[in-house]
Amino acid sequence: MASRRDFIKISGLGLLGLGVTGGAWSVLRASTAWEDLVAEGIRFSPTYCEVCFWKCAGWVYKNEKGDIQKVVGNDDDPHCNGRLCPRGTGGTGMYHDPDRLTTPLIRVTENGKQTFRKASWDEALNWIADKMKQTKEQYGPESVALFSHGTSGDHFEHLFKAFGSATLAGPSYAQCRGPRDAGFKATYGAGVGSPEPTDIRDTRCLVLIGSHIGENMHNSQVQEMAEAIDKGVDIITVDPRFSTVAGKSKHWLPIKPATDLALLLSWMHVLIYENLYDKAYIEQYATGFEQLKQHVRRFTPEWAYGITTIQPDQIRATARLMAAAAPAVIVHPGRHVTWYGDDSQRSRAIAILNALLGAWGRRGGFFLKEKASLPEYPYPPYPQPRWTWRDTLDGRYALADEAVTNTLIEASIPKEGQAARIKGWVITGTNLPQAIPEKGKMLQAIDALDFVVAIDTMPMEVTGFADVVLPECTFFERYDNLRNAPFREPSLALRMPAAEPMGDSKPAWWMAKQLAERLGLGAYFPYKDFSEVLDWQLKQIGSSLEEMKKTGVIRLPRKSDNLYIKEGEPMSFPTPSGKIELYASTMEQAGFDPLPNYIAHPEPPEGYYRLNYGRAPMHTFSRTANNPNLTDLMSENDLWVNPKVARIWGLENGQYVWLKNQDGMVSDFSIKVRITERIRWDSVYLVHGFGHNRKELSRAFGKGVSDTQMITAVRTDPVMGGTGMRGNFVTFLMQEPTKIKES
Ligand SMILES: Nc1nc2c(c(=O)[nH]1)N[C@H]1C(S)=C(S)[C@@H](COP(=O)(O)OP(=O)(O)OC[C@H]3O[C@@H](n4cnc5c(=O)[nH]c(N)nc54)[C@H](O)[C@@H]3O)O[C@H]1N2
Ligand SMILES: Nc1nc2c(c(=O)[nH]1)N[C@H]1C(S)=C(S)[C@@H](COP(=O)(O)OP(=O)(O)OC[C@H]3O[C@@H](n4cnc5c(=O)[nH]c(N)nc54)[C@H](O)[C@@H]3O)O[C@H]1N2
Ligand code: SF4
Ligand SMILES: [Mo]
Repeated sequence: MASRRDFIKISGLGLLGLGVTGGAWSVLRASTAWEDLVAEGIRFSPTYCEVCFWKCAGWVYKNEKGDIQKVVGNDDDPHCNGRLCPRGTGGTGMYHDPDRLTTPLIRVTENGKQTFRKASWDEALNWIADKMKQTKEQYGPESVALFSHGTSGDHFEHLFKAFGSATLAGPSYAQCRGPRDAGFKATYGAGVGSPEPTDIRDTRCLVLIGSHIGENMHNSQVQEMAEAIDKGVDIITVDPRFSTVAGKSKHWLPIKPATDLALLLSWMHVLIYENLYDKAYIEQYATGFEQLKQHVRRFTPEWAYGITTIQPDQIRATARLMAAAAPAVIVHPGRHVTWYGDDSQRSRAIAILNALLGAWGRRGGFFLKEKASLPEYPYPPYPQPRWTWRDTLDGRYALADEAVTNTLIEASIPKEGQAARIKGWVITGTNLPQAIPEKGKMLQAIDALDFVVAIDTMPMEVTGFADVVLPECTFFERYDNLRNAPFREPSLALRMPAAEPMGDSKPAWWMAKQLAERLGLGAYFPYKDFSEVLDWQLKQIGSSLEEMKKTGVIRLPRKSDNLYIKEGEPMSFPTPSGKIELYASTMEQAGFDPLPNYIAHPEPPEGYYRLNYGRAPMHTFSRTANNPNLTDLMSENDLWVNPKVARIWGLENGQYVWLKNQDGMVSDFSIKVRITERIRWDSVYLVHGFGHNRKELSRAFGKGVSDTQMITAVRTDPVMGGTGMRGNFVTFLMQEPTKIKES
C-alpha cells in the first residue's frame, strides 16, 4: 500500500495530467488514478467544504477500512486551486467529533425539570409535521419561519416554498454582507455576491477597509493576495488594529473606529480635485459626477484628519497611489460590513470610489463574473404565499433584497393587544444565539413561539432552545446541491457521501423529504435519493453523476468572452439610468441620502473600550469552536488590549478578566488578556465564535468570551435593516462576578 504522501501525489498527477476533452468543455478525468487506487483498497471521493461558504472542492480520503482519514483540495477547483485552508483541512474534525448529535431529541419535562429525551425519527418527524399542519390551518403556512445558513438550508427552503411559506431568512444578510450588496446595487445595479469578483491576482493596488484577508481565510482570495504580494502589489490597510495583512501593507492607516466614511469622502475629494479620476470611464459609464464633485468639495484631507486621526499627507499619498495603479486597483467591498448602522452608505462610498478609479469591470479591479446555467429539476410550481418576509419589514428598510433575520424575530413577539404573526421556527445550519445580536429579543420570541425545531450537527446553543432537535450528518456523509457559484469562469462541484451517516444522523434532503411526505407534499420530492436530482441536472448539460464522481469539479466555458469591459465598449448597467449611479436614484427615491455623508457615532463612556471583533485563520464563527483538530490550533479567544490601557488597569499578559458592557451585560466566562500595540487604545479586540455555554460541547464550553453576548446595542441600517454591531463598549472586571450557569 502506498503511504499517505503518495496519495496526494497520485491524485494530483492523476487529475491534472490526464486532461481530455469531453462534451462541450474540457473535463479532467482521473479514471486511471481512481481505478488504481480503488484496486489498492484506497478510496477517495469528491466533496466541497462546509466549514465556511467559500465552498472549496476537495477529495476525501479513506483507508481500506473505509474510515475517513483526511480531506485535500481539488487541483481543478478555482475556489481553492488544490489547497484547502487550515479550517477546511481540519474539517474532518466535524465528522470525528465525539460530541456530535447522533439521534433526534424531544424536549420533555421530568420531575419538573425540562430535558431532552432520545426519539425515533418517526416520532420526531410526526411531531414536527403535526405542528406545521396545525399552524398552517390556524394561521396560514406563512406563520412558520425558516432560519438557515449553508447547504442544508437549500433543502428546507424547497420544503418551505412547497408548504407555502416565504418567511425565510439567514444571518448572511442582515448580520453580514447585506449593506455591501445594497450599496453596490444602488451604484452598479447589482450586488457583489459570493465569491467576490475581485481580480486580486492582477491588481496593483489593494485597499482593505477593515477586510482582514489572511485572518478572514476565504481561500482563493488569500491565495491571490499572496500571489499579488509576490508581484509587488501595494496594499493599503485601513484598520484600527494591526491585522496580519497590515503587516504586509505599504500603508497601514490605524483609523479611529467608526470614521471610515470621512476617509472615503476625502479620498474622493483628492481624486476629483487633483484630477486623478478616470475621466473617460466616468464620462462613458457614470451619472451624477457633477453632484458628487460638489458634494465632496468640502471633504478635504484636513477635514478628515480631525475625524479619522489619519494625517492629511497620508490621505493624499494613498489616494495618489490608488490613482497611479488604476484601473488595476481594488477598494475591497468587504463582507462582514454590519458595523455602525450607516453601513450601506459606507459601502456606497466604496462603490463610488471604485467607479472613480475605473476599477469595475477592469483587469486588476473587478472582473465580470459568470456562473453555469444549470437547469432546475422539474418540481411542481410553488404556491403563492399570502405574505412574505418582506411584510415583516412593516415599511422599513426599503432597499432590503433579502430577508432580515431581526424583523422575523420581532414578528414572532406578540405586541400589546396583537398576536405575533410568526408562530413556529425551523432553524438549520445557523447558531442564532451566537450569530444574531440582541439576545433579549430572541428569548422573548422563543418564549412566545408555539414550536421551535433545530437541525444541527452539534449540540450548539441553538439546540438548547428547541422542542425537537434533528441531527444532521456532516457534509462528509451526504449529497447536497451542486456548487454553482459565479467566478471568472463557471464551474460545478459535487459533494457526495464519503461515509455512512454516523449514528442515527441523516442528511437534510432526507429530512425535508420525510416532512414533505407527512405534509402531503411528496410531489415536490419525487425521488428516492437526492443523487437522482444531481444526475438529472448533470445529464441536462451533457455530463452525469458517474462522470462527476471521478472529477469532483467541472469547469465550463464562459458564455460571454468579456471577463473585463473592453476599452470604450458600450455597457449598460442594471440601474434605473443604465449607468453607474454616483448619485443613486434608488436611494433618493427611497428617502435616503443619494450621496453618502459622514455622521459621528457614539464614543465609549469613561473607562469603557469599543468592542472590536473579527476572525482567526483556524476557526469559522462558532461552528468550529469544538472541532478537535482546530481546538488543537486555538482553543479559546484572547482579548487584545493596548499597553497604555493595560497600565491604567494594572492588567498583565495572560491574566483572565470578565467583561461588562455599557448596558451592564456581564460575560458568562473570562478571557485571557493579551497586551499588544497592535490594537488602538480606544478599543479591545477578540475573535468571534467563542464563549460557548453548552456543557455538551466538551472542548468549547466556557472557553473565552462570546462577542455576541456583549452586543446588546444594535445600530440598525435604515437602508436594508443590517444590525450594526460595533457600537458596543466594554470594561474589565477582575473578579468572577457571578456563578457560571449553564443555559
Ligand atoms: N478564518 C475565517 N475566515 C472567514 C470567516 C470565518 O469565520 N473564519 N468568515 C467568513 C465570512 S462569512 C465573512 S462575512 C468574512 C468577514 O471578514 P471581513 O469582511 O474581512 O471582516 P470584518 O468583520 O469586516 O473585519 C474585521 C476587521 O475589521 C476591523 N475593524 C473593526 N472596526 C473597524 C472600523 O471601524 N474601521 C475599519 N476600517 N476596520 C475596522 C477589525 O479590526 C478587523 O481586523 O470572513 C470570512 N472568512
Ligand atoms: N457577534 C458577531 N455576530 C456575527 C458575526 C460576528 O463576527 N460577530 N459574524 C456574522 C457573519 S459574517 C455571519 S456570515 C454569521 C454566521 O452565522 P452562522 O452560520 O449561524 O454561524 P455559526 O455560529 O457557525 O453557526 C453555524 C451552525 O450551523 C451548524 N452546522 C454546521 N454544519 C452544519 C450542517 O452541515 N448542517 C446543519 N444542519 N448544521 C450545521 C453549526 O454546528 C452551528 O450551530 O454570523 C454573523 N454574526
Ligand atoms: S475557505 Fe477553508 S473553510 Fe472555507 S470552504 Fe475553503 S477550505 Fe473550507
Ligand atoms: Mo459572513
